[in-house]
Amino acid sequence: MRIQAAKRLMTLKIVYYGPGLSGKTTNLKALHEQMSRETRGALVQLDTETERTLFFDYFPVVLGRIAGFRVKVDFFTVPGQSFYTATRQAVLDGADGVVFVADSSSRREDANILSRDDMVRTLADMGRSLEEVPHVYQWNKRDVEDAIPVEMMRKMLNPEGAPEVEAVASEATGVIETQKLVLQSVVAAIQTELRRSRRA
Ligand SMILES: Nc1nc2c(ncn2[C@@H]2O[C@H](COP(=O)(O)OP(=O)(O)OP(=O)(O)O)[C@@H](O)[C@H]2O)c(=O)[nH]1
Ligand SMILES: [Mg+2]
Repeated sequence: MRIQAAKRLMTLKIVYYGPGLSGKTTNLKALHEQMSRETRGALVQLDTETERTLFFDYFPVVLGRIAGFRVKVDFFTVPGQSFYTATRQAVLDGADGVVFVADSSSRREDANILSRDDMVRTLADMGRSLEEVPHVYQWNKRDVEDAIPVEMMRKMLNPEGAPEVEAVASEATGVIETQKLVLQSVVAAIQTELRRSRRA
């Protein structure tokens, strides 16, 4: 979270994480399209080397102010392919909330698990545990023929019982819900933290 006291602005960072081709970029594009022009920034490709990293920012009207600060949200995607480890670490750094976009295809079962392990390890390297990072799971590609039952995906990927959404990002189904859910988790965590610091 970045606080700009003079501007009374709080910037939250939300990262879409997951294996290659699970639909992270599709989510961000669909989300961007559905947001009003007045409140959203441009959809930007972060750098030329990793074409698959996208970014945009957005002022969610519904959030209004937190502790007197206007709230801006920066959305990022990581490149899922295995050789972009360094980029994934850089993008995940300082995330206030994470959406893990899992691919429902049975052929991507191992890729989902490896990606989640990679996320947990990267967070650990930054001194953070998944438990303390607000996160949600998106079971994407529910439309594919070989989709794994949700209960199985939950068992494999979400033993901690974090919030979940089913999605078909390519049809923009579940995309807004996912975003709302992760923001809810992040805001709840901030409010808990604020209450704690007021008591201290
Ligand atoms: N059938 C189906 N295809 C999807 C869905 N969501 C995304 N796709 C397709 O999956 C492919 C990969 O989507 P991307 O959004 O580029 O995946 P990504 O997670 O950003 O991939 P990386 O950047 O490589 O990590 C594209 O062809 C999408 O159209 C979905 O819900 N169902
Ligand atoms: Mg991508």
